[in-house]
Amino acid sequence: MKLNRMAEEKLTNLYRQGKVVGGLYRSLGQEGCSVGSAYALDRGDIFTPLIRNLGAIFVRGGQPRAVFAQYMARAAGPTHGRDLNLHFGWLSEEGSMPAVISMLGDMVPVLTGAVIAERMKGRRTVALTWIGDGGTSTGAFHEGFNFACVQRAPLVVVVENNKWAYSTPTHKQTANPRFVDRARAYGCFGEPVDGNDVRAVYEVTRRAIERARAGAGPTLIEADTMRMRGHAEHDDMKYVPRPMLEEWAAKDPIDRYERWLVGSGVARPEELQAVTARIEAALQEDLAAAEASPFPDPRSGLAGVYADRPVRPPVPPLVAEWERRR
Ligand SMILES: Cc1ncc(C[n+]2csc(CCOP(=O)(O)OP(=O)(O)O)c2C)c(N)n1
Ligand SMILES: [Mg+2]
Repeated sequence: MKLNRMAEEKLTNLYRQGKVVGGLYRSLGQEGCSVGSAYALDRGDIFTPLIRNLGAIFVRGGQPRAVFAQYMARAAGPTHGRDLNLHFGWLSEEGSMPAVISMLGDMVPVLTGAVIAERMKGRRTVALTWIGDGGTSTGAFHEGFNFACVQRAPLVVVVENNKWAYSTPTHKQTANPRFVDRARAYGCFGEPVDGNDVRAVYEVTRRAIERARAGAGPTLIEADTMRMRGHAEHDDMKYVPRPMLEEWAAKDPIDRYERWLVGSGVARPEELQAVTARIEAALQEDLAAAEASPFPDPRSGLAGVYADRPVRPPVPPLVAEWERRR
C-alpha cells in the first residue's frame, strides 16, 4: 500500500512537471482494495486491474520503473510509448495480466472467457478484476457478469464503491446504491467489505477465490471506500463536499493498517519508518532510471500499433462474383 501511494505521489509530481503524457488517475484512499484483494490470488491466477488498481500490479510483480516509463511514454515502458498509464499487460505462467480495455465493464466478459478457457484445459485458475460503482451501470458489465454466473465461472469481481463516477454520486447512478444486493439477482455470492480495512479485503477475497476454485462460481464483493482525489489530476473535484473528504481521511487505509501493526505488536514504529525509507530510496532510483531513458525512435512508430502483418481473410465466393461482374 505504501509503495502504491508513494509511487503515485511521485507520478503526481511528474504530472505537475508536464512529464506524464496523458492523464493521471490516482487511487489515494483506495489502496487497501487493490492490495488486499490481489494478495489473495495464487500462482497462475489471472487478473486485470482498472485505472485505480496500481497496487494490485505491484503485488503481482509489476515494477515501478516500468510504470514510471509507461506514464512518461518512454521506450522502456511496457508498451514502448504506444499506450499510456496502466494500459499494459503480460502473459506469464506466474499469473497473466490481460491488458485493460478502457470501455468500462468490458473486462468482465473478457476475463470470464479467459477463465472458462482455462477450465476447459483442466486448470483450476481463478480470475479477479475490479469495477467502479459507475462501471456497474454498463451493459457489458451486466452481460459479462450474468454470463459468468450462469457458467459458474471462477471469477471474483470487486466493486469499488468509491461514491463517485467522475462527478456523478452513487445516488444518481442507481436507485439502490448497495451494490452487493445485486449478487442475489445474479444468483452468485455477495459480500460487503470495509474497503479501507486491507485485512478484511484480503479475507473476503480469499474466501471468494477459494469458493471459485472449488467450482462454486463467482462472488461480487462490494468494497466500501472513497475516492480521495478528483477523477484524475486535472479534476479539482469541487463537487465533492469537504466534510465527506474529512470523514474519509480519518479512515485512511494505510494509517489504519499501521495502527493495527503497531497496536498488535507485529511491527514497531521504527520498522515501519524503515520500510518507508526503503521504498523511497528504491523509487528514487527507479524514477531517475525512467527519466533518463529515451523516448521511442519515431521511425518505429507504426510497429506494435496495428497487427504487423494483417491477415487477409479469403474473399467469399459471392463477393468475388460480384466484383467480377462489375
Ligand atoms: C463505457 C464507458 N463509458 C464511459 C467511460 C469514460 N469514463 C472513464 S472512467 C469514468 C468514471 C468511472 O467511474 P467508476 O466506475 O465509479 O470508477 P472510478 O473512476 O470511481 O474508479 C468514465 C465515465 C468509459 N471509459 N467507458
Ligand atoms: Mg467510482
